[in-house]
Amino acid sequence: MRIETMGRTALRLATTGLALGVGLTAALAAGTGQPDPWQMNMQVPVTEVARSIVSFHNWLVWLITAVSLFVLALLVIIVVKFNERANPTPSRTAHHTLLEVAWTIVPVLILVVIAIPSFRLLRLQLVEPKADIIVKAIGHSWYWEYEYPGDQGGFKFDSNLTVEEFKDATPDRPRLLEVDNEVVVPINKVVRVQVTAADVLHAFTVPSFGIKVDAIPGRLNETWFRAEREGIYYGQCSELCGQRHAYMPIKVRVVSDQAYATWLTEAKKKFAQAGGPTKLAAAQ
Ligand SMILES: [Cu+2]
Repeated sequence: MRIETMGRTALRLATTGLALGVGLTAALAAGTGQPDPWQMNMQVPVTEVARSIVSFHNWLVWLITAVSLFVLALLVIIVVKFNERANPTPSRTAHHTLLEVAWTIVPVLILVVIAIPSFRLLRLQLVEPKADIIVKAIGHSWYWEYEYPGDQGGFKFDSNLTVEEFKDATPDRPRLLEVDNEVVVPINKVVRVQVTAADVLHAFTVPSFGIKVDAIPGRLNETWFRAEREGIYYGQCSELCGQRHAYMPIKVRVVSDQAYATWLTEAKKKFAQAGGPTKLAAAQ
């Protein structure tokens, strides 16, 4: 009787805790395309892939919470009910067929309900829709270089960190995230990102887009995103690449089609002067 009451109280406490946790997390997650102070959940998703990652993550949190509480309950029952004082003559049972079949099949079923959404998500990430634009990101020690191919204007530029110290940071220019030249892409367009590296391993990551792909010297990796909200989304190199690994952020600005066209025209001029492919052609 006492155990039952204890169990019920514990369950009620756990439920309250969980509800509080989820509410708090949702409130804290309402940020932008960058980490917020005291943020506990993932960054705001703005692509279908990122949303699917977040909901898969949430599903797993509920599942592991249920599994952990179940195991905890079993442990508590055993400790209380089967200690030497409460249960002086222990049972000598060594086998129980039904129980053994159950503790094999139930975990298998749990794995299946994890595997199905997991494979669905993998498919969404790996089967790329037809790309509207292609951007190539090249990791260098320690900055990113971007190339827009011929049909987008055929230019390339380097993107270097600008705000390294706390004293230089403002809300618009976050520390260790702000760069001199940002990547600009149109909203609601499939952007294929081709990723490689010039020297050592890096990784191209933008949490709000749900993308993370290794940048490997001599190999071309790719990923894709279709951003559904205008704004600025930051990411960071996510493969330990050396001394200034923490100082090579990624900044992507998602804009309207019109603003993208304007930016392309300006960028073509600006980066041609800075030494893009146009300059190389002229030199020959
Ligand atoms: Cu790196």
